[in-house]
Amino acid sequence: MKYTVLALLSFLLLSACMQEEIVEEIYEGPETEKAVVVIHPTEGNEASGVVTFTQQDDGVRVQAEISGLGSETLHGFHVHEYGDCRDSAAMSAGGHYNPTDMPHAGPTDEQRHMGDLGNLPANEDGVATLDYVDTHLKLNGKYSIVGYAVIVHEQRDDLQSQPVGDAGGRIGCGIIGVANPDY
Ligand SMILES: [Cu+2]
Repeated sequence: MKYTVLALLSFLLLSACMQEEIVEEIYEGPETEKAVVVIHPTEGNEASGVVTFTQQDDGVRVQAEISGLGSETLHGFHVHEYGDCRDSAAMSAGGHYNPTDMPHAGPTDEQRHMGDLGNLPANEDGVATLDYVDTHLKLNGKYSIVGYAVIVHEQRDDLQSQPVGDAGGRIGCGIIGVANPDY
């Protein structure tokens, strides 16, 4: 009898734990470890390439390789507030992603737009590679960047002019999605 009660108790406890896990799974969904963006050129431009965002212990690693840029120039590079590249000039992506209502700044500044990723440094062939760890970006939770857009600008972001760093037109646009871990 004693053992039956014990067995029953542990069964109840176990199923309560499992239920909690199931509820968490339903309401919070799986954690995003890696996100990917395929940048397509806007009308009349050539910027294209891939950006990945990978969760690490020390932040989110941003890796980009973008071609079709100007020769030996900097190009403003941001997450924008709508995951919407429909407009031929990518104006549908709206302004910078700034859910915490901060001023525009550079990626290493304490106070900045969540979407302030700085500049892409293009080499003489118009190809830029970028690889750094960003301590502001989130791939999960209410400030997650997944579902928004990455914009590549025509000009350099001066990292201080409000509200967008005077970076000019939009030459590339892509949507941040959950990455396939097999790629
Ligand atoms: Cu921008």
